[in-house]
Amino acid sequence: MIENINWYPGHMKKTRELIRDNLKVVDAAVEVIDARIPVSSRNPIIDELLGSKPRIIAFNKSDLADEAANKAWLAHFRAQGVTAVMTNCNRGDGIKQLLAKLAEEESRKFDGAEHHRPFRMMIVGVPNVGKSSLINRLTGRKSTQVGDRPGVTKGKQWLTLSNGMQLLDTPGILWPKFEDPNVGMKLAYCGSIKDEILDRADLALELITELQELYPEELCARYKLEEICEMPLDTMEAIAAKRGFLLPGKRIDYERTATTVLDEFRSGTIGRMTLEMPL
Ligand SMILES: Nc1nc2c(ncn2[C@@H]2O[C@H](COP(=O)(O)OP(=O)(O)O)[C@@H](O)[C@H]2O)c(=O)[nH]1
Ligand SMILES: [Mg+2]
Repeated sequence: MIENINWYPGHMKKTRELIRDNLKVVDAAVEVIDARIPVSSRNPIIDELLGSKPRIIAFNKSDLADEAANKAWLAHFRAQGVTAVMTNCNRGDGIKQLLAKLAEEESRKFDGAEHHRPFRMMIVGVPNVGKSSLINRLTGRKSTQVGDRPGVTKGKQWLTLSNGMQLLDTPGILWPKFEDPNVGMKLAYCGSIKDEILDRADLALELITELQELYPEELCARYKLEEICEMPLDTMEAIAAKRGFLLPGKRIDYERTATTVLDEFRSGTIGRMTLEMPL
């Protein structure tokens, strides 16, 4: 269903065991989340798995998220004593800060003294948040294998960073929280769940419902709407009319409208948007 991974219960158990195994041999974990959906792109199991192990949260795709929201989220985590950094793995923004935070964890771990084994870490997160991109950024590699396959790695492979730290080459892939349909929708808006398994028109209509609540001005500006309609379906039809997405007989081409709105949301073309704020 997600990146062709079947998250059936047996698989979840296996994944959990694999991550737990890997965690035993690292000194810290970097949890990658999608800055547009910091709640829905986390899996609570990670807290249980990490226990007291140091963790740094990377708010990735921060370039696509609302800047004010990014600030609010950072403050929120800082207030809880959780280390978090904003990253953009497409451009490399925030990587230096992340490395600096890791260096702090390293000196805490070894009491700032000289040590004879490298500081080791791993990357964890749900599909599509940018784990592979982050590994590439940290190692300076051009590309790491696409298509993550939890459970098939034989032995542990370590990548050495220029600062001497070691990074496990396979990220720990967590399953999203399927139980809550709202979470599923948000993951789908952000592209973590493949469109093919969903009704794209329904999905876009739900997204429009959210956006006209949270970002009405950006929505109007992007699609040159005079105002937001009360009913999201009317907004969707107004977008179709503005763009000329019509079928013979002047029927609305919902599919094309949906694809456009979803694509433009995902690429940040409508604007930088965050769908979940700290409580
Ligand atoms: N805009 C933006 N896109 C990103 C960023 N990081 C990764 N991506 C894109 O998100 C998609 C998923 O990235 P990937 O590293 O494969 O995610 P993974 O499934 O967690 O390993 C790719 O198309 C990346 O180019 C980021 O910081 N900003
Ligand atoms: Mg990957």
